[in-house]
Amino acid sequence: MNERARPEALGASTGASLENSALFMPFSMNRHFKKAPRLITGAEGVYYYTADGRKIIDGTSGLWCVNAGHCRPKIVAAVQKQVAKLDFSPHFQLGSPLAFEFADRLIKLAPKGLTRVFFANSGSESVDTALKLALGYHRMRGEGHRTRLIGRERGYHGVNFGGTAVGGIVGNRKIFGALVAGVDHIRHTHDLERNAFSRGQPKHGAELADDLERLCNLHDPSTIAAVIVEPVACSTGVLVPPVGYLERLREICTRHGILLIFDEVITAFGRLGKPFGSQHFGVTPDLITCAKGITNATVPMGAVLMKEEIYQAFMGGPEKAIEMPHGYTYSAHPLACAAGLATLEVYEEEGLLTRAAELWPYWEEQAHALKGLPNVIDIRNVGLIAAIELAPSAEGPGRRGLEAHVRSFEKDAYIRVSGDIIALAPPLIIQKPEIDRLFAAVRDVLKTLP
Ligand code: PXG
Ligand code: PLP
Repeated sequence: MNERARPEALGASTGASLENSALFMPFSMNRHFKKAPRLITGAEGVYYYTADGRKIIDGTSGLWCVNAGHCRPKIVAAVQKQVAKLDFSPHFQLGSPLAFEFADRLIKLAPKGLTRVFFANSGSESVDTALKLALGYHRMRGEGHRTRLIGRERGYHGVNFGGTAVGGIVGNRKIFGALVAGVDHIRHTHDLERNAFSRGQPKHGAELADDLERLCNLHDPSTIAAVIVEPVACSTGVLVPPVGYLERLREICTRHGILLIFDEVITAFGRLGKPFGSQHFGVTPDLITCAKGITNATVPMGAVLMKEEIYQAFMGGPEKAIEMPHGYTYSAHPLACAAGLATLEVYEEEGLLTRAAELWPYWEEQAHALKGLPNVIDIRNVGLIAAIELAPSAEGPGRRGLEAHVRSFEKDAYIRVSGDIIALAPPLIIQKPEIDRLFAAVRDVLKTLP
């Protein structure tokens, strides 16, 4: 066991009230949380340890990011070694060999045709980087009239301005004004009437991709730079693409010269049983954004993978000129590159990038066995992801979901909820008895929810 995660070794930083703490927590109910905090002080494998000595199963890989499980010794050691050797080096007009090595390793896993990588530090930064690359690409090729960006309703693309604008979650948009000009959205694919209790990709809804044609007719396709979608929209409650949908989106983009961006911040690194979700679905976008599992979340990092022609479009000018006026202080940070390289080794050694495909049938059975429990109106699954959608309670949307989250934690299971939808996506190292344990906790909670 990870010695520092032992309950008796944990600090005493937990007894005091947090009600007056200076911390403004992200995406949290600050006042509700601070009254009854759920504090994590250690982690190892598929478990968290709490200040009061409990062991909590991690049902959502943290925030869908700890794909190889927590505190993996190889990754921890790589970061420790790196921080003592080269803590930081600027990456503007300078570089560390690690960054080049990591880029080349990463691209070996990528769908065929995606050959170049730009590093960022999070999914949000990767998304804004990809949108700027798309705009720049068209401009470099003399198609600067392509300025529109298209997202999808219920999409989540992080929280920077570009990502918020193309995102389609109203609660994340409404208080932030006009966001970015020239953005529009296609319809989402969630359709409980036709597709409830689907296993894998739902049958109905490929035609929803044609909504992109509607926007092409409205704006003229020559004004559209890029379309960004998640292959599986996870944050909004796990919306699995209907059979044929992604293929149709690809076809429409190709026909109109629009770049297709797959936001794989969650679906990359084995979540669907292949290194990238694109490979599982057999549809290749022009750009891929990824983050999270890229370093097993040990050090923040994000990346944009792109086709060769996109990279080359930037390389046409004079050699002594900056090709992409964009980048972050911490792009290709040495600690992130070291963590990333060690993470890829762990994935490879343990076969984790394909393990979800092996666990899939068992996982699917356990998830769908919850059918019939009170308030369950849908169960859906893909790879090592499952969602259980609950009917909203009379108190209002989200209340039942919140209660499920809090009660699960009391039953030693950490689960994410989005409104009234429970989303499960454990670390890819999870064993079958632990899958049973996770679903048993969820089952117990569902039986007693008000
Ligand atoms: N794109 C996608 C598809 C994501 O899922 C981001 C971009 C932003 O990544 P960063 O690293 O900037 O957070 C994400 C992040 C949840 C949850 O519970 C999901 C995310 C983040 C936090 C919580 O569903 N996704
Ligand atoms: N704001 C100021 C004043 C800065 O100097 C910088 C970077 O130099 C930034 C923002 C951007 O920070 P980062 O590169 O970490 O995204």
